Amino acid sequence: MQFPNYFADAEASFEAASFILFGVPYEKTSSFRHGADKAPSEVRQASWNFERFDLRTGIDYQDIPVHDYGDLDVQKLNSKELFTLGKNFTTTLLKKQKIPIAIGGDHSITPGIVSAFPNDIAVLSLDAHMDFRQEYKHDIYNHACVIRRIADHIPIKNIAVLGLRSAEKEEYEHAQQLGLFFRDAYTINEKGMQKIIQQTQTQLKGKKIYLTLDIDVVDPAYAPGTSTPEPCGLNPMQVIAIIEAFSPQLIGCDLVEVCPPYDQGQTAVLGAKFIKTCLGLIWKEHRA
Ligand SMILES: [Mn+2]
Repeated sequence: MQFPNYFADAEASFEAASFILFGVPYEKTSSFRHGADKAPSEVRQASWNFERFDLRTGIDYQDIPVHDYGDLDVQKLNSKELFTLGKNFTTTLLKKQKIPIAIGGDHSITPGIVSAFPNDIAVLSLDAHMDFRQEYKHDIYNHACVIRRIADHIPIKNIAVLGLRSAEKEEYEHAQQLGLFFRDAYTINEKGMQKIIQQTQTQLKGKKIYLTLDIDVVDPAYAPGTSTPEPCGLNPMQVIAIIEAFSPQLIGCDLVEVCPPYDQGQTAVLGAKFIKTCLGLIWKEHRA
């Protein structure tokens, strides 16, 4: 069955909306499996699965002013052009006091969006991968370089990466040398999510935060439909706990790396759930 081709309950006009949701169906830099460009439409379809009332927050999603802008025209762009388009589009939204909510696409969509924000913000990245390479396959905008490109724009101390469990030796050592704050999934498992959330809150204290949520941070048992699956990940409730803990500081977010050809629907529905959770919790703060 086909549901409307916009995100569920995103029925506000552009002018009236506080949140602008947009798809970035871009997939040129994926290194393993392909199909992340199909994610925006699949996540939108999956979003119609949910009830309008969220019992956790007491919010009725119909009351949140969200506009679904549709997809950006990115298919023919190279990765540098994508960066520029993401930056320019987000700049336009920020000038109009809109909160951007992006659905990728592969992770290469994020640095352009982040570059539109002032350079005193923080970025919280939930990702199985460190993504701290200076370049990958001769491309500095590759999805394996996301955190490195973000660190070109904001101070490295304003970046936190949670849930990783994959890096190459060189990028790992370099990240440590440069003082990147990260907590891997093994450490989260040992110390407990709440402890790690507290440490991350200390690191990002007082900062406005952009959240980039790579679905592969979640264990492939829950989210198999992703381009570079990595076992031993977080569970969905841990991700919800992170979003909840940082929601008072959030100023935008994206969901990336959902890969529908490798999904039986559960990854798209989980991605839609995370977006709804972000919308609900950010709105709760705004409204308060
Ligand atoms: Mn990743």
